[in-house]
Parts: sequence; C-alpha cells; structure tokens
Amino acid sequence: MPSSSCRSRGAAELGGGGSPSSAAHDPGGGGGIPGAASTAPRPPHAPSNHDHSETTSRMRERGAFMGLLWHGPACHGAPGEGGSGTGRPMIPINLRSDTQTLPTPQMLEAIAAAPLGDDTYDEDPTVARFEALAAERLGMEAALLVLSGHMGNLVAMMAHAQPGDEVLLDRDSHIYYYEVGSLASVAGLMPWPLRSEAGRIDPDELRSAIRARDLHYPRPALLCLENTHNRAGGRVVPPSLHRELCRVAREAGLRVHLDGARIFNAAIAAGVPVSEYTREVDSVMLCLTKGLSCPLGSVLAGSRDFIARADRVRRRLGGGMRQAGVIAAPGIVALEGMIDRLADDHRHARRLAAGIAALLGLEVDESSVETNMVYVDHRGSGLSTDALLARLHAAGVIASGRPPHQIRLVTNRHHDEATIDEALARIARAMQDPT
Ligand code: TLP
Repeated sequence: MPSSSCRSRGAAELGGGGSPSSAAHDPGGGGGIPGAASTAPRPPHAPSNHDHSETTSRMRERGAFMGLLWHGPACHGAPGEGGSGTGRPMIPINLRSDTQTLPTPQMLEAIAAAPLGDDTYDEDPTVARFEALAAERLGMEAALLVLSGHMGNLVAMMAHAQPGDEVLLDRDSHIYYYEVGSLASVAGLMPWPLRSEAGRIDPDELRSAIRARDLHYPRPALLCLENTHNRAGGRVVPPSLHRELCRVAREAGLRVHLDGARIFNAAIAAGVPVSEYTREVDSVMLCLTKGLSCPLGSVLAGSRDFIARADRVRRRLGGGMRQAGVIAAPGIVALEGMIDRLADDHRHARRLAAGIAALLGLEVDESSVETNMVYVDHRGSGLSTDALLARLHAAGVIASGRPPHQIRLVTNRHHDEATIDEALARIARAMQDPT
C-alpha cells in the first residue's frame, strides 16, 4: 500500500482528504483520494526556496525523505520502482492530472541559468524571450505571462468585457465549473451557460442564446470556448465546429476567448497546426503546467492592443511580477521541446482505456479517448466514486473523482507503456479485491 499521497498542501483543500464526501464535491483534477494520508503539514525544510545549485537527484532524494512534497518521477510509479511482485514498497502511479508533471532537469537548469530583471519595468529578458516565442508558437501578435490558467482566463475576460456584460460559455467549461465563480465575483460579468455534447456547443443554440442589444438586457460581449474540453474527457472540438462557433459569435458582435489550457493536445489530435484554432479567436490561454511539465505559469496571447489591456488587468489583480524569468525559463524549454511528445500521452491514454475497458465493473467509451484523459464509468462496480478511489489508492493508483459515477485518469510524461501496464495490473487487482 502506498505510504502517502504525493501532495502535502491542498489535497484536503481540493477534496482529496479523508472526508468521505470529498469526491462528491468533484474537486477538479485535484483530489479524490478519500482516506489517503493527505493533510500532512508542509515540512519546515521544504525545498520551496531551494538553492538553484541543488541538483534534481538531490531534490528527489529529499523528496523521498519528505514523502509528500517533492515527488520526483519515482512518485509516478515508474516501473522497476516497486509494485507487482518486486517485493519493494509500491510507489503510487499518479494519474490524477497532467498538472502533476514535474519540471524536467533541463527546465531546472534553465531556471538556474536564466538572465533576470524586473518584469514590472519590462526588464526581464527571459520573460521577453518567452512572450515573443509564445506569441509566435500560438500564431498571435503578442503574449503575456500569467501565474495560472485561471488567472489567464480571468484576465482575458476582464480585458474583453466590462462589469455587467454577458459572457456565453459552456456550463461544463472550466471557467464556469471550476473557477470559483470569479467571472461573476471578481470580474462582475454575467454568465450565460450553454449546454454541450462531448464538449461541443451547438452553433444554433449559441445563435439563439445571444440576446438582442436592448436597454433591459446585459450586453452580450464574449464567447468563451474550451479545447481540449476537460469535463468532456479531453475531447477535441474539431476545427470546422470551432470556426463555425467563432463565426456565429463574431456576426453578433461578440469577441471570442479560447481556454486553450491544452490547445496543443487538441491541435495534435486533430492533426492541424495550432493556428487553425487560434487565428479564429481574439485571445487564447495556454497552460504551461499541464502536459508541458512546467512548475508554474500560463500564457495569454492575442493582438498587441489586447495584450496591453491584459497587462493592466493582470496588474490590477495583483499579478504584476518581478524576476519572473524563473517562470518563463522553463516555459521556453516547454515551447521548444515538449509539444510534440504530447502525442505519447495520447497513445498511453488509449492503451489505458483499452485495458480498463476489459475489466469487469468499469466502462470506458474508447472512442471518446482523443487526447490524454480517460473517463471511466464505474456504475457496474457497485462502488461509490469515493470507495473506488480509495480502493485504487490502496492498490497504488491515484485518480480523481467525477461523481456520482465517473473517475478521471490522465496520462503525462511520467508514464511510459510499462507504467500504464503496471497501472492496469493494479486496477485489475483493486477490482478483484473484495474488501
Ligand atoms: N484543470 C485542472 C483542474 O482544475 C480541473 C485539471 O486537473 O485538469 N482550463 C482548463 C481547461 C483546465 O483544465 C484548467 C485546470 C484550468 C483552465 C486552470 O488552470 P490552473 O490550474 O493553472 O489555474
């Protein structure tokens, strides 16, 4: 049995703590390890401000000691590091999210070597290099480094719309479902939630939801799209539908923001350059912390005018930064070298899905696995989401809950084929276990 979860801070906050009701709160990609030891306080010697000269292996060593905080790739249950039949302690295979990825050694070196300056004065050369590269890779005029995907989405909405304006978006979108209602509470915007099927909004439904401009109504100002679509299981919105939705919005005078936390996953899966998506929108947010493995940061891209407005909004939200090159440096490594390998995560997700589909009590629609996420329907197991997560955790697999009857598994760069096969063996064992 794994000795601990991989995270010290936040598992309880994110609903992964011991409370049996935790998964029922559907804590995003966060929690869902009911019963797991997850509330350990941050150790006083945690390496949050570690010396840059510290090597990755030294950090891993300390991580093994601390157990929870610094979880090197070993914590992702690499094969040969315990588990089935090895007689060594089992290390959990962490399939909770692609947010669980750790910086590569090259990223840590880039952080240590980055030339730095005060970004508030536009004097951080690493940030400048990163933003230029991000704009180019995303096919937009300009880009802005932000601290998180949530912040990127919020900044974008506030730069596009005024308090009281209406934002049309999928009711299952990350912005609406998981971002703490900040579009209303912070930005003062009025959400108009739409339905979607497999992450796809119907253009006719969008058209009829856009209200006429009238003194009595909030002003419809913005359409937010999401691709890949998280709650739909990492599904890809095809370029043709994306184009059509943007066209409908534009004809009605709306701007379009794309939550492209995983837009490169979408482009790779659709077999198109990312510009096929981004050229249709006014802004796009890309997360560096998902499959791209950075420890921190997201980027917002759009026209020069938009980015100038976004810069002011970011500052209003307290997101102005100083030597932010330490965030931008791994971002450069990610944009230069981590994008193409996302296809491996997709392949591994399909392998995982095929293996799970063969297990009694668990159901996967394999055709729905288009990128790095596998949503599993566990109704046939007779277990609650919490009970299943606890059982998987005891068997050495960490997943997240999508109650009442689904769990989510996400592949990332720490998993190779052998890790996936080991995960499948553990899941099979967990499903046989009568306890
Ligand atoms: N997604 C996380 C959870 O919050 C659900 C995950 O594990 O998948 N947009 C999309 C589509 C996302 O999936 C996420 C994070 C965000 C935005 C927010 O990014 P961060 O966590 O950087 O604020």
